[in-house]
Amino acid sequence: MQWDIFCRVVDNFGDIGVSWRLARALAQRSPHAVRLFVDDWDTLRRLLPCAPAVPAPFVDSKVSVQPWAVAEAPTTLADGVIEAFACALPPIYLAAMRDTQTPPVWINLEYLSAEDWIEDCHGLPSPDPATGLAKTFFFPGFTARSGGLIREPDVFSRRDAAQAETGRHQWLAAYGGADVSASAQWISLFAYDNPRLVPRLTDWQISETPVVLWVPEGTVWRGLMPWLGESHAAQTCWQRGALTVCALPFLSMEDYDRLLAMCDVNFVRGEDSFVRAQWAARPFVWQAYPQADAAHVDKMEAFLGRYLTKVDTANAAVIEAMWRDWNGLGAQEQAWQRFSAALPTLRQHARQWCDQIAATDGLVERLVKMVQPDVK
Ligand code: TRH
Repeated sequence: MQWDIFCRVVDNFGDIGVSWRLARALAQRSPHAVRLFVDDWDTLRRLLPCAPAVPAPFVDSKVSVQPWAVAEAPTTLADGVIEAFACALPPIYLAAMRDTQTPPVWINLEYLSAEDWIEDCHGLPSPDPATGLAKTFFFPGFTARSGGLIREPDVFSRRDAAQAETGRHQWLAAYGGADVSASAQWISLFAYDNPRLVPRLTDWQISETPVVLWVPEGTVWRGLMPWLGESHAAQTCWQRGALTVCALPFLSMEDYDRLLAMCDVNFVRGEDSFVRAQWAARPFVWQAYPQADAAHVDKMEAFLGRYLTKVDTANAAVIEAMWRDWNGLGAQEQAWQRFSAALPTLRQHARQWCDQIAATDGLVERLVKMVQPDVK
C-alpha cells in the first residue's frame, strides 16, 4: 500500500516530529511505502540533519521525503492520504483525487488528546464540500476507542538499553562534562517560556541531592541564561549550588528518547515529547502547548484524569500540584519537594502506566486496520 503524508509546520517541532515518527513507523511495516511531503525544509533539517541542504527528495528509514512543491505539480496518487493536523492538501493533488475512478482513503490526523469527546469523533467521515470526497477524522488518544499512540516496535528495547547500568556512562562519554555525576538525580528539560522555571531552578540549586539538568537547545534557554548569568555555549556545564546545568545541542530523536529513558524526571511539552516521556516510563511533568481560551488546561486535566486513575490520593495530589504549578495554574506550596520525595512511587506508577497504554494496538496498527479492515 502506498501512503502519502502531508505536513505543514505551524510552529516548533511537533508537527514535523509527529509526521516523521508516523511516516517512519508506517514504512517499517512492510509492505507499506510512504512519501512524506513537508513545507518547511529548515525545520525538517533540525530533526533530520541528513536531509539535503536545499529542498530535494531523499530517502531515510525507508521513507521518501519530498519537498511540498513536488505535490504542487502533477504526481502519482497514493492509496492512503494522511493530512496531518488539517494542513490542507495541495489543490492540484486534491483535484486529482476528485477526478480519479478510485480515490484514495483520505485521513485527517488530529492532535492528540485525552478528552472523552474525541472517542465520538474518531473514525467519523466528513464530506469535503469542494470535492464531495469523504475525509475521515483520526484522533490519537489513550483509549481503545481512539486512534492510539505512535509506538515503534523497538521503542522498549531501545529504552531498556538506555536504562541499563552502562547507559549513563555512555551518555557522559558522548555529551557530559568531566565532572558530571552519573549517580545524581538527572532531569531533562524541554519547555516553552515558563514563569515557573526560576522557582524550579532555585529548588534544584538548594536541593539536598545533587541534580543534573540536561537542556537541549531551544526556547527554554531564554529563561535559563539570565538565571545563570551566562551566554549560551553548546555542550557546556554550569554549577549553581547542588545544580549542574548541562547544555546539549538539539538531539537526534534517538538520542532524545535515550535521554528521556535515562533521566529520573522529564519535563516535556507539546505532543510528541509528551508521548515519548510516557514510553520512557519515568515520572514526568508536561507543559501543554498554550492555547487560546485555556483549552490546554482542559487537555491537561483530561490527561491527569486518566493518568491518575490507579494512583492513591496522596500521590495523585503531588502530581497534580506539580503539573498545575508548571502550567501556570497558580504556584503550589512545596510542589517540587513533594514531587521529588515521592519519586520512587511515581517511578513505579510511570512504568505501570506505560505498560497499560502499550497493552493495546499502537496508532499505526489502528490506522492500517481502519483503512484495510480485511487485511490481517
Ligand atoms: O515542539 P513542540 O512544542 O511541538 C508542538 C507544536 O508546537 C505544535 O504546533 C503543537 O500543536 C504541538 O506541539 C502540540 O513539542 P513536541 O510535540 O514535543 O515536538 C518536539 C519534537 O522535537 C519531538 O518530536 C521530539 C523532538 N526533539 C528532538 O528530536 N531533539 C531534541 O533535542 C528535542 C528537545 C526534541
